[in-house]
Amino acid sequence: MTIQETIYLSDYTPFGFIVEDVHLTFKLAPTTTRVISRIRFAPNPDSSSRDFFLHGEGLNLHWAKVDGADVAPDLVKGGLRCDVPDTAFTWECEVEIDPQGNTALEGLYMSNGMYCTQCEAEGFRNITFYPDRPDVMSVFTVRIEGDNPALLSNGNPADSGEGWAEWHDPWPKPAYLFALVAGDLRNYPGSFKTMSGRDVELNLWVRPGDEGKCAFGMEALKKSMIWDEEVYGREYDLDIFNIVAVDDFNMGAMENKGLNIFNSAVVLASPETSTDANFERIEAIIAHEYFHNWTGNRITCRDWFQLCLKEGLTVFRDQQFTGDMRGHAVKRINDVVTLRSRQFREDSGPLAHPPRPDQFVEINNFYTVTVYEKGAEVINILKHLVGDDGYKKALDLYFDRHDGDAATIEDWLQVFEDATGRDLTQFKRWYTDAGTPHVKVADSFDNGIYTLTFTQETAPTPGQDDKPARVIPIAVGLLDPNGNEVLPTQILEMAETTQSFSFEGLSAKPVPSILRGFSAPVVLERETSAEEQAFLLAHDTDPFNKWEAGQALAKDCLIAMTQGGTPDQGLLDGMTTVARDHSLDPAFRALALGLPAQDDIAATLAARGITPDPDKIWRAHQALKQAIAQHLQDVWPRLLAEMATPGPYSPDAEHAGKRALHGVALAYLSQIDGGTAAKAAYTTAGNMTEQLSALACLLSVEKGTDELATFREQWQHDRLVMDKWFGLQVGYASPENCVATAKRLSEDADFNWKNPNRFRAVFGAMMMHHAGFHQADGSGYNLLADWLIKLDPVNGQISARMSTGYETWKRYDADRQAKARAALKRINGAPDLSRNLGEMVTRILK
Ligand code: 0A1
Ligand code: ZN
Repeated sequence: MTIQETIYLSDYTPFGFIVEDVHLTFKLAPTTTRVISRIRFAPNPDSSSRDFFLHGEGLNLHWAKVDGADVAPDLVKGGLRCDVPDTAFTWECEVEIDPQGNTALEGLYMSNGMYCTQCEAEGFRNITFYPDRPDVMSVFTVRIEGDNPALLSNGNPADSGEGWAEWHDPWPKPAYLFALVAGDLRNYPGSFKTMSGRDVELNLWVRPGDEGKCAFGMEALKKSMIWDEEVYGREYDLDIFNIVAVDDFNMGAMENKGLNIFNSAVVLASPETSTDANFERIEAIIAHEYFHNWTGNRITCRDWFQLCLKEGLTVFRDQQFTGDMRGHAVKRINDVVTLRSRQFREDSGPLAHPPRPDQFVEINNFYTVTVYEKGAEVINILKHLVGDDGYKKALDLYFDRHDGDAATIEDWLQVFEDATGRDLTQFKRWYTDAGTPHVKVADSFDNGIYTLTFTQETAPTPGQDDKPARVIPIAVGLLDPNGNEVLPTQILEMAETTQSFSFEGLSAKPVPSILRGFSAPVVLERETSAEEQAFLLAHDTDPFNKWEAGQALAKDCLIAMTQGGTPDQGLLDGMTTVARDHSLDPAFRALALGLPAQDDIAATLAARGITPDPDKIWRAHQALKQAIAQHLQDVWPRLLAEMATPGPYSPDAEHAGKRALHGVALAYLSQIDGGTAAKAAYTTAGNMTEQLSALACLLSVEKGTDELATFREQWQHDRLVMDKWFGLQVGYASPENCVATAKRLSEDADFNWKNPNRFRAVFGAMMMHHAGFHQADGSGYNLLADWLIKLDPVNGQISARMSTGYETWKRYDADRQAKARAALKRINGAPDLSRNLGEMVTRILK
């Protein structure tokens, strides 16, 4: 095992030089691309260091010059050092790299014959020698020489001719925002007039044959551009904005200046091949990357510890955008579902870290739900504390003060303090402390005075034993026993470990609705009766808490059922009422009829000191689904009829909501009709949402063999649809068949394991199949280990990400733990483990 070098936030020092400008020439060739750089450096007046160290990895250096004279730099681990003058000078060098051999998809690589880059976080050092750190910003001019029809880089086109093109980006940027794309690509064009009247050329670049999947993405881009002008006053700042779709990509997408690069799965869309969920996700990610132009690019991060400065804020902005486009209530519920199932899980296990970590081994391991989603939640807390006006003032000041900067969380907080006058010392703990606070609630009613008493506690997390109290905005409303709201939503600011709040002048003991809209990312613990939850499900005026009440009921019921209990009548009746309530948005009804995830049940049991049994949880889930299906058997056919969406497909929220409820009704009905209705629905499906939902229903009742075969025949040519075909079979397998199915599919001729989307389709689905992955015989743990060991030398980023499948291993019984530990140890013992996977396994094992 190699020793892992840890990087600390406290060690930050500025680079000794500033970079005045950068000229790069790329002579493209699949295995022998040459990169010639000419960079003007000058001593940095803010630094006393004159250590000229340039990062560089896997580069074949041909020559180097300083001020035109040949030099022989010292090639050292991770880069080079060279003696340089103590005044301004020009550095030049030529390196050779092998894009074809780059399977890690970091730096310059090839995907289906197309050249493509990914430089965040530290990929630029795989392209040429450079101070590859986000606080070194400069103006880039790029010349690309290659016989490819499309030759693209950042900024504005400067000049071009047969076999070459030049680009100039006038905005200083860090190297992680550099991008280059070259290939046989087709552009889907568009245009946009900015608020000050400038014309911007828009393009979506895709492989020939994918032009028909661009229209939605282009519209989403225009909507994002308008929204950022209207809501944040942010205007686009170049003459052109390019988006490229690429099939081999480690993440979702990347915000390179003026040249966003997207995983084709999150930009290409058509009704025949994409589900409603795909459309919504595409719109959100296009917005996210576009919004980065201001929150990330114009204002970037000083160092990678500050990653949530750009990511938390940009996620927060894309969540606001999607809420504005498609409805806030449903968006909030969906965001909280993700937060709880992924971030709470991370925050309560061995990988827990603060939104702003203070140490890391491999930064790529910190592109996490905590940095992104909790980073956004922390901004939501802040907005509750300073109010909408305070937030707006602070954001205006942030853009004003820090445009062109590489900033820190301290800068961000200072802006809020200056704009609102509020002291944010205690609030800052949300950035520096890991772990999810648990908030216990007690109440009393006496003489017309109702009192709520809250107590907060956060369990220790790795490296942080002490958890001082945080400031928590708790949104509360009160209902009278008839279900009328007697106190509209108020924000209670909890700042102490234990704190009480009283409400006077009430004629009867009210029913409290606490943490409305999920006003802070905490676990609320309150001993309530099933009756009270059913009452809130029926009467709460806050849509989030209405949904939450149903989920809490379902969760308690599932937990009771794992211990031999039976389905709760109040839950069944409550669900019936919601399903039939035409005043409720179908999308909301679809969510309210869903059950808490099995992993969530396991987490709740573990938090209560009970060892979860995945098989029992699975059986409880099945039994409750059956009971609901039966109890509402008259409702399903009616919903199927009411929620039909005849006519041309539209991905808008209204139609998507109807299809979602239609899908839920079909899923429950399949539990009692053995799949008859789903079989019919599969045959008549007019779009991918309907086709996939019908197929999933069939698989969940162990039918659908013929449909799987015809689906494959129909979609063999479409790699994105085939990802769904792979994923669905694993995700909907029974627990006993899940691992065997993943194994069988991994032997399929179309299982291209070096493609991250295909790998995730199979093994991501396996990891997320709670009872399947955690089979008592350890087969899930072992199969994942086999594949992570195989993948790691090819793509260490993906192997590391997928190792999070094991992060909950300590929740389970001794036998499962022993099997998981053995699998983890086997991974850890693999020769030449990547730094990525090595760090993850070490942390998970601790
Ligand atoms: N900044 C991008 C995400 C991203 C991060 C790292 C990558 O490679 C390691 C790629 C993309 C975003 O937030 O969208
Ligand atoms: Zn981002």
